[in-house]
Amino acid sequence: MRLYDNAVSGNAYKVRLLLAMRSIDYERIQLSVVDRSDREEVLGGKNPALRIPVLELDDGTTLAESNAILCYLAEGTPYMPTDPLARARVLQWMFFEQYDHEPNIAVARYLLHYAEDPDRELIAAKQAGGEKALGAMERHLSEHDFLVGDTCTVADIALYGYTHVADEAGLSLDDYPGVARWIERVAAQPGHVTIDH
Ligand SMILES: N[C@@H](CCC(=O)N[C@@H](CS)C(=O)NCC(=O)O)C(=O)O
Repeated sequence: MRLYDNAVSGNAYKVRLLLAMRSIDYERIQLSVVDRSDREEVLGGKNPALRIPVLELDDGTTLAESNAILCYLAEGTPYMPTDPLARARVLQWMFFEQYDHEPNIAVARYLLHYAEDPDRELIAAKQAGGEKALGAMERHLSEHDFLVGDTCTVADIALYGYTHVADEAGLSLDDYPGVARWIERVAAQPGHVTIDH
């Protein structure tokens, strides 16, 4: 397999994390998230949205969207339940991640660290949205070890991607002790690798 990747992208890291947890070997092709001038050339025909991550299978077929890639890689493993309601709850958290969480925390992190002359009002708005998303996670994780059921699923991997670097978005987890404990739990999973591995 080949992963079109970026070393600091939390979306790409989610995929690298599950590949590591599943001990799957793959080749990494690094693309910049700042200079996007080669996107059409490299990702044209692979992802219509021209974004990373993109997973290319050994037969050349490609799959984009971090959470879709996680679902594909998790099928038939303990990271994706078989029970229909549990599977739907995994998707519930993954849709939450893409609507409420990533567009706030990932964007605040990007603006703070990688954007030239970032819009301070936009950063503050994204941070406020990030606090709301962390609050939703805290409501659940103050009473549960994992997001769905009693074990780590791709819901946890998807949310871990940017939650564990929330400090880089200017967000403290001090007010979210259930989230902070859950981060340690996910980091203790077999095969876990850090974002900069
Ligand atoms: N919803 C997509 C988001 C992917 C995404 O935003 N990728 C960023 C890097 S984290 C990217 O390629 N940005 C460059 C661009 O949008 O041109 C996913 O979950 O995979």
